[in-house]
Amino acid sequence: MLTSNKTPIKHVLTFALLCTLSFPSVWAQFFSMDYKESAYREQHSLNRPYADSGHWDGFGAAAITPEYIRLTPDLKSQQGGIWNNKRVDMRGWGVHINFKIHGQGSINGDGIAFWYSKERMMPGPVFGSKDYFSGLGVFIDTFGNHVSPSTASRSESHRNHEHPYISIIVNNGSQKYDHDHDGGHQNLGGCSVKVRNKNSTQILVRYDISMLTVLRDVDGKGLWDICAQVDGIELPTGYYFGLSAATGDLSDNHDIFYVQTYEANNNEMGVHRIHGSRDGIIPSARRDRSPQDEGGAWSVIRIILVLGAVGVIAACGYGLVAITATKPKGT
Ligand SMILES: *[C@@H]1O[C@H](CO)[C@@H](O)[C@H](O)[C@H]1NC(C)=O
Ligand SMILES: *[C@@H]1O[C@H](CO)[C@@H](O)[C@H](O)[C@H]1NC(C)=O
Ligand SMILES: [Ca+2]
Repeated sequence: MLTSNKTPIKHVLTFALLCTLSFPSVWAQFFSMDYKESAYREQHSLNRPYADSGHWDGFGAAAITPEYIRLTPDLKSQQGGIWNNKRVDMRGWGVHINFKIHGQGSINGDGIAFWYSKERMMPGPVFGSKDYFSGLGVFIDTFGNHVSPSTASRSESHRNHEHPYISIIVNNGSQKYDHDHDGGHQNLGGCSVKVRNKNSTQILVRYDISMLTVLRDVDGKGLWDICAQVDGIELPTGYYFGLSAATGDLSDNHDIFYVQTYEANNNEMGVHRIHGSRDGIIPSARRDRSPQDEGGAWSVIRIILVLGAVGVIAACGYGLVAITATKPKGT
């Protein structure tokens, strides 16, 4: 307890430390920055000046400007993308993508896809890339097809998401993307993200042998939270990272500012290494559980963190007041 004969400075420091720990940026670092700088992989990253990066190739409408790479302009029926041309030999990785989706009007489409897939540079109908893909797709889907009148009658069984919506899909090359239902039952998880017309937005896609986590920082201010986490996803090494986007009757500018890739720095790695190569694994997702949407356990944890933080701030404020009030008399 606080007494006037203890040195106030000690308490001030303690409270300052507790206060610091309660700030969201600390949690943001916990979620997003647990990669060492040494784990940065330049050959899978994309930074300005883009023209100097030989590790990426563009297709379709994709255009380089000094400030960003525009996958599609805000015009109808465009498709564009960029693909990393270096095979990914990491078993675990984190890809941090900073982007901006913006345009005229209030109904827009279709969105941006992040890919970790076998084939690269193949234009097609899934956010600008080929259907029947092999690998992982994380779709930032800005238009809700399943709520449009043409498909409304078929969508009763499908829970409505608020769009823009991030969805996670794994395909072994055999499945057609369920475009009319925005992935429908193929979605392994996801969350709503109000990404349009922000200065920038970021997501972090992390794969750590079986566990896929998508984090979001919708306002690009370093405040991250978990969008979705899905266990039981098997992906091989040897695939490629890519980004693509498409517009249809509705459009948007789909701009990428940078992509920063880190090798996951987990202790499990050594254990898995002795089981040999992950080359040649067929992409799969365990389907023995219902899709995990935004909310659930993580929301509970977040609420606890927020309540904890509020408590600490209150205690901190009270403590400082108490310390000030109990300063030794006569000073
Ligand atoms: C590919 O996925 C489908 C649907 O999940 C599954 O039925 C099929 O067995 C898988 N094929 C292989 C070769 O794993
Ligand atoms: C975008 O950034 C500018 C200046 O950096 C700021 O004034 C503006 O409020 C920001 N807009 C949004 C939507 O965050
Ligand atoms: Ca859609």
